[in-house]
Order: sequence, then C-alpha cells, then structure tokens
Amino acid sequence: MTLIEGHRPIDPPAGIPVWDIDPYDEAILADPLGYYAELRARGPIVFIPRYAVFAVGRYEETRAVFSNHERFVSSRGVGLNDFRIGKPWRDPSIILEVDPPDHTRTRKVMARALSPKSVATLRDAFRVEAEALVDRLLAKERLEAVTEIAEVFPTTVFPRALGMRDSDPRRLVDYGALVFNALGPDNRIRREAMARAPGIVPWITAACARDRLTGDGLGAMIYAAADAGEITGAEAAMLVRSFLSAGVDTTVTGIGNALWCLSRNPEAWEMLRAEPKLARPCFEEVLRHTSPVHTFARTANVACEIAGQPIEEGSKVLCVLGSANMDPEKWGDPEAFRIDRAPVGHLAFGAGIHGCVGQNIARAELEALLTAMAARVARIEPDGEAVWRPNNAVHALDRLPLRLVAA
Ligand code: HEM
Ligand code: OVM
Repeated sequence: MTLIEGHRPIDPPAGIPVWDIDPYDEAILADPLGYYAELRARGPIVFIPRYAVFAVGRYEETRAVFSNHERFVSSRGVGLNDFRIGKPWRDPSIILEVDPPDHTRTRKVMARALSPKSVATLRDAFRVEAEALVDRLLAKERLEAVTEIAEVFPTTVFPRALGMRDSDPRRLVDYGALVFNALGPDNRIRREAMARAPGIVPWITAACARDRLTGDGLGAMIYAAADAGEITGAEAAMLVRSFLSAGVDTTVTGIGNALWCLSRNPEAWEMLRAEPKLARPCFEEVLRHTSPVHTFARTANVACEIAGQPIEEGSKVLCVLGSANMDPEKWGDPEAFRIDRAPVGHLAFGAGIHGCVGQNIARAELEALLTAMAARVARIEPDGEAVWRPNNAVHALDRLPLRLVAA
C-alpha cells in the first residue's frame, strides 16, 4: 500500500508493471526522451509507487484516456493532486478543471472568443509586430532567443489581443509557469514557484477585472457573454484568468522550442525559406517533436480499465503527451524533425472535449513569427549551449543563444 499526502492509497493491481521512477526528477524533465521510451516499453500502463499514480505513454492509450471524459474526469484536477483529497492551490479553473455540464457552458464562451473568425481579426497585428521584431533582432550580432524573441512576441501581441490596459511581461510569463508547475508534486520546482506566487497572483487577479480591459478585445467578448446572461460576471473574470494561465507561457514555450528545432536542423530552415507556406505544418511538427505541455493527468471517477487492466475508482493517471507524440508505433522515425510531416493527430493540444481552445491563436502567433523570419533570416545558428528549464508540466527552454544571419 502506498500513501502520499493528497493522494488516495492505491494498491497496484496484479498485472500492471510497477516502475520505481520519479518522472519529476529535474534531469528527466530537462531531457525526457529516455524516460518516454522506457515508459512505452514497460507497458501500455504502469504504476509509479512514489506518487501512487498510473502513467500512460503510448499514443493509443494516451489518446483513449483523453477521449473518455466520463470515466477520466478533469474536475478532480489535471495534476498529481486529487481535489477530493488535497486542497487546490487556487480556485479551480472553470473550464480546465470541470466536467460537463459545467464545462459545456464555459467552453462555448471561450470557443467563441478564440474561434477562427475571431482570430482572423488579429492576424494583421500579429504580422506587423512579427516583422518589426525580426527587423530589430537583425540589428544585433547574437541574441538570447528565450528572453529576446520567445518571451517578447506573445507578451506584446497577446495582452493587446485580450485588451489588457496594463501589461507586465515578467508576471505574465511567470504566472503561466507557476500554474503549470503547480500540477506536479511538492518538489523543489513547485515550492520555488509557489514562493513567488504572492508577488504575481494579486496582480493577475486584478488584471482580470472588467475595468482593466478595453471594450474591443477578447476579454470584452467574455464580459459580453456575462451581459448576455450566459455566464456571471465572476465567471467572466475566471475565464479571463484562464487566458492568462494558459495563453502566454505556452506560446512563449512554443516559439522557443520552434527556434531550437530550426537552429538544430538547418535543412529544415532551408525548406521553410524556400516554401514559407510550410510555417503552419512546421509549427505542428515543433509541437509533436517537443510537446510544450508534456503531461496532464486525469482521475478515474469509476472503477474501469485501461488496456484491459482494472483501475480502481480514484486512480490518478498521468497522460504523458510528450511520450505519445514520440511513439514509434504511431510516428515513423519519431525523433526526426520533418517540417513537411503534417503530424495530424498529435497530442500536443490534447484531445477530446478539453482539447486546447486556444490552438487557433497559438497557430496564428507562430505562423506570423515564422513567416516573418523566413523572409528575413538566411540562417539561424546555435551560438552556445541550449539549456532546458525544468517545469512539472511544460518542456521549455531557459536559455537559447543564437546567431541570426540576415537574408
Ligand atoms: C487546454 C496545450 C496555447 C488556452 C489545453 C490542453 C493542452 C494545451 C494540452 C488540454 C488540457 C487538458 O486536456 O486537460 C497548449 C499548447 C499551447 C497552448 C501546447 C501553445 C503552444 C493556448 C493559448 C490559450 C490556451 C494561446 C489561450 C488563448 C487553453 C484553455 C484550455 C487549454 C483555456 C482548457 C480547455 C478546456 O478545458 O476545455 N492547452 N495550449 N492554450 N488551453 Fe491550450
Ligand atoms: C486554465 C488553464 C487552461 C489550460 C492550461 C492551464 C495548467 C490552465 O483554465 O486556467 O494551465
């Protein structure tokens, strides 16, 4: 019997491989491919006694768990902590951490604000800002791509799109990292993130209020849904908080990871320069290849089974998206970065009813930036070691020194 605070004691059922590993070890978070391969090799589902949780890392089972929201619920938290047992660190998200029918109503409001039609109105602004940023960058010999590109672009265009009256790039990035770190165990990374929360959370909460938003942005669309009676004013503030939780650090990570892929695969950069229409499929391959969000969990709300193995009610299941996206049973030569792969069905945005509602805007940001770079930058060269920043749910760079050569 394994007992961990915040978790139900679970006896691993006979037949499920027990693996004594810490997936949140900083060395694994920095360089996860070996962990992913062993997770898939050990079986379709394994039990990790250290946290008394199950984990799935093969494509088929990961997709299956995500696709079955009736058995595998989100309302008990999508991190290690079971909300029935341990207290959530903040009021749960009213879109991410709920099930139908609660989810259906809030999701509809968010999906409207982030629809292809809504995102289409932002494309010009994204393109203009991307072109200006790349022109500024080319004036410099060498640069640190995390702070000078990846963090700059989303923290410029996203608060504007939302209609934020006051922006604070540092707090916006750090809040995202905090929210994702909170999904993990009570380890050093989570504690250090939590220690910085008092300097961030009150600012974020204040920024969600209606009077801190302009009348013409995505935030105003959420408050308009409150005026229409679809949600309450308090719920509108909570949905704006969801934008700030999920909308900045994820795209910062997506840009950093894209530049990492493209600086390490010069032939891919050549291809993109020759065919700028590849910007979108290129980003999809970046997502598959680097899985910016590497893990989300579900909780079995009833006794059920995964891959024919019985699972007790209350079992936590880690869905290792990073591993599913590297499963050789699904992807040919998965470790090869191929921008024309068109990896349809990748799980970097999840799947099922909670699949990323922000994916259109994320794609629009990356398309704008990669297109602007492809037109102006002949070569992207590594200019020192890339360093990964350990996070309990995000696979992101801490430092990416690059040299850009103008076209
Ligand atoms: C959900 C990844 C960008 C807002 C998700 C999920 C994933 C994900 C994997 C599924 C969560 C689950 O099933 O439990 C990503 C990645 C991004 C990105 C990799 C960028 C590269 C964004 C952006 C926004 C956003 C830009 C906001 C504008 C959300 C929200 C949810 C979500 C609100 C919850 C949806 C629901 O529960 O119905 N995202 N995301 N995401 N994402 Fe994203
Ligand atoms: C939220 C949210 C949505 C997606 C991801 C996320 C864990 C938070 O609604 O607050 O980060």
